[in-house]
Amino acid sequence: MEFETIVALATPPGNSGVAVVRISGKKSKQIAQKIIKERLIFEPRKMYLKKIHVKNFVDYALVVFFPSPHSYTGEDVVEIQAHGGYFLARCIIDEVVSLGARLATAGEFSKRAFLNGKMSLDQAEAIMDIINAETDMQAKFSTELLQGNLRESIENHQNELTDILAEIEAKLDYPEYEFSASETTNTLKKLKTIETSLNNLVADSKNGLIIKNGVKIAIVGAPNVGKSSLLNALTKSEKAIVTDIAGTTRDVVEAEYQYNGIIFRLFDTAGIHDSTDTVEKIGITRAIKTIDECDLVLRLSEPNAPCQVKTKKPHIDVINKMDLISLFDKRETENPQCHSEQISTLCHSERVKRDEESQNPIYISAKTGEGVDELKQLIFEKIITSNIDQNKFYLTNTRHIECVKAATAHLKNAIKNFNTTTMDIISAELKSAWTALGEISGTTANETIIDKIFSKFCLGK
Ligand SMILES: Nc1nc2c(ncn2[C@@H]2O[C@H](COP(=O)(O)OP(=O)(O)O)[C@@H](O)[C@H]2O)c(=O)[nH]1
Ligand SMILES: [Mg+2]
Repeated sequence: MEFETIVALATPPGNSGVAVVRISGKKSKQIAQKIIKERLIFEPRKMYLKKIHVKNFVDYALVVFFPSPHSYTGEDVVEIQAHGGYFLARCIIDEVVSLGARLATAGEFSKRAFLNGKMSLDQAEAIMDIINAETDMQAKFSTELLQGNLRESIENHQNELTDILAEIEAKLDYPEYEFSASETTNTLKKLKTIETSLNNLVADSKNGLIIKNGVKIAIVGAPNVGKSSLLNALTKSEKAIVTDIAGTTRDVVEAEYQYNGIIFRLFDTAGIHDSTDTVEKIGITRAIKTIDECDLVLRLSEPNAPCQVKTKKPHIDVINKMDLISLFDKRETENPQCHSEQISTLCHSERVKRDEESQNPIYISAKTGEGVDELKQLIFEKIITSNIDQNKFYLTNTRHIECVKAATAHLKNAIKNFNTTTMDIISAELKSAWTALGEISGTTANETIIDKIFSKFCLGK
């Protein structure tokens, strides 16, 4: 397949130490020769320090040539490493375009790499995940995806299906040879083993998605209970404005923290209560919407004033301002030793008042930080219900999960109807399962899927 020569900035736009301009396609070497004004025989993958001639000025840059097929895209590729700076990079790109290339679209280099057989679709997605990784766990699972762990196990299942399909097709060609009882048992056993393995992949993907996407948490409660203070305490920041004026937080404030390799995205919301203030009312509507979109809700309240916000979402009841109770205790008692005992008595009376579904609240002080680490652990345990095994492989990509689910559905049909329907219907189901699995690596993916995936990539990748 031959494509036009394309060019893009591979480094982020803006001022930097180095800017890398990447050119891919048949004309890339010839364009590079024109820019350095020399018919240089480029040795593969060797850096040359050369004068580059762009517009009406001359600068120095490093130029390297990767001949096809040993390049990222599989085509002839030239990379020009110039002085960082938006203007210079722009001028080089304009020059390359005037010499016969065109600007690349987002992800076009990677798309070419896929179309030229340099990488599979899941590997291309893994590269994007590595670029976007913010935690060591995200990076770990993305690099494993890139190394082909998923593809290997999926291809094994495809090969197993191919063997079973070959047996079925043979029987279809010779109708006089029917499946014997033992052959049926054997084939069904093989199909069920594949189904179980795929089901396990989907079940475990819950953790995979948490690792990749993080967890969204809404902090809700009445005005002034300390929602903004809690966001700041959990994220060790001053992101949200804290005052004793009710209605300070109007829009949703976002901040995040990492705990055990997982990203927790917090959404501090306007205090939910009956308000007549127009702006505050909009904030309250947004708070309610935020609850809908979150994975977990922290229902925050002060001691002896339970949170009135109801939710069916997974939630944790958090009682804030426990330092005030400590102060009260200290004033009231001669003996500070009684202090923790009295807190637990107060906490107990508080607990009895609360309704059934919101038992076991956690007691904290966003002001002193007391109980905040325990809250982080509690949030983690509420979300991660099964252990994350670092040695295991998790599906982290929704597209891959959907492909596995589709394959499992076809397998399930084949298994259910194996003894009651014709073999050509079973064969069609198994072929569909095979095709669904092939979409992960891209061997059976159609152009729309491929275009959709690469359009999410950044320019120059
Ligand atoms: N004593 C005490 N005061 C707190 C605590 N958390 C918040 N506050 C105070 O309560 C007031 C309201 O806090 P803020 O975080 O703005 O509440 P929000 O309206 O729920 O966001 C401020 O004066 C905070 O300093 C706490 O744990 N202890
Ligand atoms: Mg607030």
